This record gives sequence, C-alpha cells and structure tokens, in this order.
Amino acid sequence: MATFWPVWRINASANQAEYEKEIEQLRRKAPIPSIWLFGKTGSGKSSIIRYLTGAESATIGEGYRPETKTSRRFDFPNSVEPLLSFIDTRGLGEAAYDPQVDIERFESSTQLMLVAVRVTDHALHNVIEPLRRIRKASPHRPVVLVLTCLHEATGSRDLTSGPDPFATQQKSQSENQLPEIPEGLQTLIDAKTKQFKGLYDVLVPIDLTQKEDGFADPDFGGLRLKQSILEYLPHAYRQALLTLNQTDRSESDRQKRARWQVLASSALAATAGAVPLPWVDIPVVLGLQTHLALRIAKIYEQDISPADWAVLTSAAGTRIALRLAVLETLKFVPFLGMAVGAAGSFAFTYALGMSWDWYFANMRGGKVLNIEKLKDVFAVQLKRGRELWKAP
Ligand SMILES: Nc1nc2c(ncn2[C@@H]2O[C@H](COP(=O)(O)OP(=O)(O)OP(=O)(O)O)[C@@H](O)[C@H]2O)c(=O)[nH]1
Ligand SMILES: [Mg+2]
Repeated sequence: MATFWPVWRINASANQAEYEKEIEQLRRKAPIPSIWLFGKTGSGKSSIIRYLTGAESATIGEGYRPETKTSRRFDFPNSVEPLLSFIDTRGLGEAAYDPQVDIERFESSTQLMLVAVRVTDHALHNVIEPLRRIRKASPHRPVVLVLTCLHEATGSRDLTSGPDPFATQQKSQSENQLPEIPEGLQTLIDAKTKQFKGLYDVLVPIDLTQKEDGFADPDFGGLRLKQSILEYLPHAYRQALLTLNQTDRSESDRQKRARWQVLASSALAATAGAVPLPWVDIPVVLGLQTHLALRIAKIYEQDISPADWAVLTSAAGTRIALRLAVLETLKFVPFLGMAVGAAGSFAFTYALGMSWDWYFANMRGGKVLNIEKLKDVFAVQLKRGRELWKAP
C-alpha cells in the first residue's frame, strides 16, 4: 500500500511538488456535473434549464455553443467557471437521429440524463429508439424521465392549485387527503411508463408555465425535479470518478481512492454551496460531508464510533463540532458564520476529507493518534483546499 501521508510528512518539501502536480492533474480531469437534456423540439428542455438555473431565456440562448452536430452546451453560470453544464440535444425532430456521435462524446462526460417528453405526445419513436441505444451503452447513468406540459391533458382543471396530487411519496401527506390525478392524465402517464420501461430511473411529472398563463403554480413539480436531480448527482459524480479511476487502475490503493473521493465530494460541495443555485443549500453540503466521512472510513475498513466523531470534530474546531452535532440530531442548520459559497464549501469539505483520510489511515496502521496533530492536518488542508480552488 502506498504511504502517501507518512512520506509526505517526513519529507514534505520533496513530495509537495509531486503532490501538487498530482492534485492539479486530478483537478483538471475531475469533471463538473454535466446534465444531458434529451427530448424532441418543444418538449420543454430549455424551460427546464431556465427553471433549474434561474437564468433568463435570453441568457440561455446566448450561452449555448455547439457541442456536436446535434447538440449544444450551456455552461452555468458561465463557461469560465461553470458549476453545472447542460448538454441540450437538438435534432430529435422529423429525421431519424443517429445518436452514435453523441453517445461516444457524452459517454464519460455527462453524469445524468433528463429526458423531456410532453405528456400528450404519442409520436415518441424518435426519442425512444436512440434512448434505448444510449441506455444500453451507459446503463449506470441515471435517467430522469420528465413529463412536461401536464395541463394539456387536464382540460379546464388547474392541477397546480391546491394540494399536489403527485405528492403521494411525501410521508407528511396522507394519501387520502390528496386530490385524484385526472383520469386522462393518469392514462397518459401509465402509457409513458410502459413505453419507456427499462429506460429511466425515475419519472417526474412537471408543468413549467409562464406567469401570464395564469396557473396557480407556474413551477408545478419543479421541486420534485430538483430533489430527483440532487438524489442522483452524488451517484453521478461517483461515476465520473470511476472513469477517472479506470485511466490508471494499476496504481489504485486505499489512499488514492480516498483522495479521489475527497476531491469529488469537495467539487460537489462547491457546486452545492455555490450561491447562484439557491435550491442547493447547506444541508446538502452537510450531507455530502457526512457521506464523505463514512465512505473514507469504509475505504479503510473502519467503523466510525462516537469517539471518532468527537475526535474528528474537535480537530476542525467548534464550528464543525456544532455542524456535526446538528447533523446527528438532524434538527436545524445554523447558517450564520459558516463557510458558504463554492470556494468555502470546497475548502472546508476538502480539509475535512483529508483529515479523515489521515485519521483513518493512521487508525488502520494501529497508531495512537495525537489530536493536536489532527488539528494541524486540518489547518494545513484547509489552506490547501483554498489554494486548490483558486488554482487555474
Ligand atoms: N404548459 C407548459 N408549457 C411548457 C412546459 N415546458 C415547456 N413549455 C412551453 O413549450 C414551449 C417549448 O418549450 P422549450 O422549453 O423551449 O422547449 P425545448 O425542448 O427547449 O425546445 P427546442 O429548443 O426547440 O428543442 C415553450 O413555449 C414553453 O413555454 C411545461 O411543462 N408546461
Ligand atoms: Mg430549447
């Protein structure tokens, strides 16, 4: 097993350059979460992007640049420092779409697929056939099937006023309180479920309308969509890292895996902590950090005991102690004074992850741990996390 940390500590200056080089390479390779939007013209793809990012139609239009013959990319908030990328597939119209180029291109560069389908659209051959091929080529990439324009199937009834009839999965609402899904709409949804069988992981019905259209909730189902995306993003990001893993499999060892994990989580925390995405908030970052701790422990085949939590939290100071305490009780999140924003979330997650890596690596090695040392590790890694974030 490689002895990355001990060597680094003994001979810091000699290994520092090496270390930084490695990390920078990883940084360059570590992809930003990239979402592949797939669907026919007019199925609601741009509306979904607009809703998710809060960007104006005009901004989205201007921000697009061609990616392949049949697709274009929209980087959010900009292409210099994107936090999220959307790949928008064009050409799913009359002519048969040959997805081969896109499959090859997006195979490893997108982590999640959103398939937009108008709920009343029956002519779906041009979507289903290529989707089948794409799904076969990448069976592990999650696919969210988004059914749009629900009101086209509900006649004069405004589905968006009153309780959400699709809220059955939410435990807080009891099923019998919910209004029924109109029969015509239910039939269409059932038909789509059948047509797309095996081609998606979750189905999300939405109706994103303009205010002037006069519906009670112009963002109907939007939150559901965000939740689904968030559920799949960490997994999606892991996938991206798996790709990274495959490139130099011969070198794989625990610490490397842990480090990649730290990087992936930090990047994701940065995405989640970024201010322009108001729907991705601090609990997500906290969740990421807890999962990171658990995953690192698992990599080193260690269990996290309450005593470990205590040690780890003390290393990061009272703020993190408070945060972890909150996490454990799952009450509320103290917002003030916390590291927010992309840079803060990245550095903080990075420092936590690297401290945990150090901690569990040493535990596994049977060493008696010095808490003061752990504090030093945390402080050094926090600084490093900030530097990494700023690195070109
Ligand atoms: N009522 C309703 N209208 C929608 C919904 N999604 C999109 N629309 C409308 O349908 C039209 C097409 O939506 P877009 O978001 O531009 O569709 P697109 O898939 O990006 O279309 P292309 O860019 O041409 O491929 C617009 O007028 C939207 O306002 C929805 O969920 N409900
Ligand atoms: Mg569009």
